[in-house]
Amino acid sequence: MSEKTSMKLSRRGMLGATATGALAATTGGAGLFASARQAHAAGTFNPEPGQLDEYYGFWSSGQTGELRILGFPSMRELMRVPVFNRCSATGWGQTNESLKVLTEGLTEETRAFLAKRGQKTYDNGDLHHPHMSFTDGTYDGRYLFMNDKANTRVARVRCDVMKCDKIIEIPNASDIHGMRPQKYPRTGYVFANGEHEAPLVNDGAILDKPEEYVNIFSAIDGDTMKVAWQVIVSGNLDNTDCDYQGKYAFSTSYNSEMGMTLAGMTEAERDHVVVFNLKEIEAGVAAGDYREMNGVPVLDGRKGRNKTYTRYIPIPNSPHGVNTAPDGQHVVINGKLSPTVSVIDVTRLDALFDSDADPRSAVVAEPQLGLGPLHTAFDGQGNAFTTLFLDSQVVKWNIARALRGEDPIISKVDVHYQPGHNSTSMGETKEADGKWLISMNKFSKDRFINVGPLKPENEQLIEISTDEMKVVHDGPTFAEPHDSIIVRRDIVNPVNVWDRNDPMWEDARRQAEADGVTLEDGADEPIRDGNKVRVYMWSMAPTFSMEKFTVREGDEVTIYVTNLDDVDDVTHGLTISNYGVAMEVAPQATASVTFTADRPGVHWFYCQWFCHALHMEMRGRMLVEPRGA
Ligand code: K7E
Ligand code: CUA
Repeated sequence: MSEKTSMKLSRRGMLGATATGALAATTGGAGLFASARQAHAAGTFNPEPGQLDEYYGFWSSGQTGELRILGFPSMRELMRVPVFNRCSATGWGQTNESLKVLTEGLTEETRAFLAKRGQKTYDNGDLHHPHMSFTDGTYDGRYLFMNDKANTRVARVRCDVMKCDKIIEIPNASDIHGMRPQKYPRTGYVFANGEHEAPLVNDGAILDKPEEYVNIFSAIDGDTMKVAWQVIVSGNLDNTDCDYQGKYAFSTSYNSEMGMTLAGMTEAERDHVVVFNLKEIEAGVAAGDYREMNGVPVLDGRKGRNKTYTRYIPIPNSPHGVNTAPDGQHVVINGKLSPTVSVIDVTRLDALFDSDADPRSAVVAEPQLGLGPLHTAFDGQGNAFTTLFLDSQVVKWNIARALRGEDPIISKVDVHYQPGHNSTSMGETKEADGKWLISMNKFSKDRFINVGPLKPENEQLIEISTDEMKVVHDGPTFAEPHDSIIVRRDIVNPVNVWDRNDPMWEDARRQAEADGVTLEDGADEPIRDGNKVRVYMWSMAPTFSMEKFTVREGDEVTIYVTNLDDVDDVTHGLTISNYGVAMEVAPQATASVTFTADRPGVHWFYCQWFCHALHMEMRGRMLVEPRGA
């Protein structure tokens, strides 16, 4: 390490120690990076210019509706992938390619509802849980899956191009919250919890009769993005996870009372975790033991009605997070309103189904950790890290010690302020490496300069390879990352340019063929088909293939742009001024947009992605002839 670097590190160390008083007390202030190993670890969170991160971080964005990609541990935000939102930069929600993804998975009923409002799709979403596809218990770099709590959807992002390729609405369920991919043998299923209870046919025939409300657990086929089956359960569903054996999935429920008010929801001292027996459910589907609703087999797994598909394990009041440990055996249920976490042993679950054992017999430890346990992450060495929302701390504890009935707590660290999720590097896979923890805090509380009444949240990077946890970085975030995963860099291998044969613009390719042109060659003139006009252009820095084209007022115009540049990083775009039209066209991609030319006049179209010394000159004119001209 150079002199300059070590100077920088020790200064940073001082600052870090001052900012986190609790740490200063335990480590003696400037001694934060006591060992060379720690200094190295801490040093990598703020790499030198040009130095690459060791991990990808995939972040949710809550009510912003997008997926974010961070370099980790530097915490540099690298990319935003629009999913459930409308994106001004890329045209997501406006291009034909994105509209296809956003609309094809909606139910007929939703489409009709949106059409009445003049909308093709929702333009908001609430993205809580991003998770990668698994093969044999670890990430496989194929897909990322994520939920939309606001409009009951599940989406998939392709990791090769980092774009969303499928969004489906989950029929019969209400407001998908918890969501996890199957870990073994592969994904396989994506499990999704309907959080809010509602009448099963929610058409207004039943309103204020809570006894007729149900909740729905869904298993989606991650390859086809079709709902494979659903199970009706008692109580609402919060978070979900599954085992490393491919046999069970688990969902927490914070309102077993099925209350409709806050008081009603928190009345009972015990709620439950629902255990889903995947083999039995599949057998039930095969045997026809279901009602088909909106094309999906729906099985009855309600408490007391069915003994084959589900078991209900009582858990102290209002559990929230559910996290399976990398040991493949223990599942941690986070108590939220109870200061405890409950540890379930998956090897005891067979007995619950085979011999009807007491469901509580699967709970092998229930240690008290502090106030408001929400989520737990793991280091792969037998330790767990639980966020304590009310205490504003993360607690490091040892699972084996909890199983022996000893006090399992190793240490606690203050975080600022009130953490929700936390994640460790590779921590939800069998390859958990125990290097880093991120604490996703709901409040930043004086950690940054004031930006007005709406404050950023605060995410804190914590070094966890020793008993004492060390906060080494604060990072503000905009609304509202709930959850994140931290994935080793070698697992994720996106391409630099698109493949011209990509299915993303399949419709454009077909239309070009029908019009007797190719996307790559474009057409010299607009192709007219009644009042529909199609414009085929290509782009190559710093030109579009057309300097101008003419359409008539009232025409329905579709513009296809194919980016012929096949160099890294030469993205172009198309913006039509005063037409509300803009889209991204990455190297070798085709993108298209359809609009009505209802404003006559000269309208410049220009490239909005800085691409060349003559980028400003990369433009042309759309001439819109007035009607009757
Ligand atoms: Cu705890 Cu939606 Cu995962 Cu937020 S949920 S924190
Ligand atoms: Cu092309 Cu800017």
